[in-house]
Amino acid sequence: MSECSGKETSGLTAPRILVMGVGSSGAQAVACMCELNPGLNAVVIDTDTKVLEATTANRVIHVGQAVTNGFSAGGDVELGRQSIEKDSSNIRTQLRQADLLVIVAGLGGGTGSGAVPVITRISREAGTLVLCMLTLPFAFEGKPITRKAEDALKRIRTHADAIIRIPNEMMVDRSDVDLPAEQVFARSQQMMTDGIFALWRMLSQTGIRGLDFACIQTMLRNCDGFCHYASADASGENRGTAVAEGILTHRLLNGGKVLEKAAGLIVGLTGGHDLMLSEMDEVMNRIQEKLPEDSWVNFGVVIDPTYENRLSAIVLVAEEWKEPLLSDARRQMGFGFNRGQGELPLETIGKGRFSNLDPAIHEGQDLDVPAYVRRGIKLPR
Ligand SMILES: Nc1nc2c(ncn2[C@@H]2O[C@H](COP(=O)(O)OP(=O)(O)OP(=O)(O)O)[C@@H](O)[C@H]2O)c(=O)[nH]1
Ligand SMILES: [Mg+2]
Repeated sequence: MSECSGKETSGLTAPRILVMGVGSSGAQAVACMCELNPGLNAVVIDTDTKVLEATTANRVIHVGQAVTNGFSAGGDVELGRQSIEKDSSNIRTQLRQADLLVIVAGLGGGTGSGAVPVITRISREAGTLVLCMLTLPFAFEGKPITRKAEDALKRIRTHADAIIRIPNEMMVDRSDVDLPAEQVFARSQQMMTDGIFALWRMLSQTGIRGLDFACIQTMLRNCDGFCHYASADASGENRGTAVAEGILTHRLLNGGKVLEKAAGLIVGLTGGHDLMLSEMDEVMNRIQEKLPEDSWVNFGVVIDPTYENRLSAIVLVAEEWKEPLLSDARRQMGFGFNRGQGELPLETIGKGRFSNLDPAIHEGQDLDVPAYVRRGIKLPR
């Protein structure tokens, strides 16, 4: 197993994380996170006046008023795209304050599915690392909505450094017929909140073995587009065992199966001053036992005095690990953080005055959509 050297974060400037909730469900999820942690650097973005008037988030960007008249995009992805393009300068301004952008959205509607691909493109142009946490629709929402989400996902993949997919279907135990709908939504909300807080804690608090931003960068840039995450929390005497079990059986890791083919992994542990070496050992060993031998592994430990008698873990897992790209090599050689001069800004633009023409469909594929988008190919930075 290889390991990137962990650095003490003490004395270093914490990386600036911006959490952005896009579309109505993304905006709602991020507003809840802000209520739980008012210190979170967050902004919510939507087309829908009603949603933004009701939000408890402090920073709000109302996009596309000229396009949707203050209503939602009504499931129309093109309206969502146009809405954000019109306010793209506002997005660029937000990104000036961020080293890592975390986008939270539900795919399947118009605003989130239309706007997130544009925001990831802008973020890449600005040289900001971008991680997306995206829910995918329930099967009962129907095929057209599922297709809309899949299409958006392909577009997002071309520019995002990493995407964590949270399929709403995975939040449900089909054997549990009496599960209230509200509880299912609350479950995915809770998972996203736990993940973002754990990441934030790992990057912003001093650790006895901190995870530095460079390690997160290595992970996100090498995961070849998609990654998985899971978190577990336990208190009491057997918290090490309970946390290890929680990770190894987590539904977002397909009951632990994702670990068996993990190419890269980051583990972040948080405990109180009573955190024991044996607890760290147990969690790390039980996870490492599941991994292939040559996985890239790194871990961090944060001591938080409010975690007395408690232990929490987050894992970020990459299934694939891509070879270093030319642009990565160039960056490592000190040629700057932003995109290379020779790279073309490949933009997904609208059809303009041709938008009313019938699409050129061949074998079910819209040939007006660039091949790299149709195939969901991640563009090198
Ligand atoms: N997990 C979870 N998913 C949700 C929730 N609300 C909506 N979704 C999912 O998110 C998808 C997009 O919904 P919205 O976020 O409401 O859509 P939007 O991006 O605002 O798009 P428009 O309303 O058409 O402008 C839906 O298809 C659902 O699958 C929620 O509260 N929790
Ligand atoms: Mg909406």
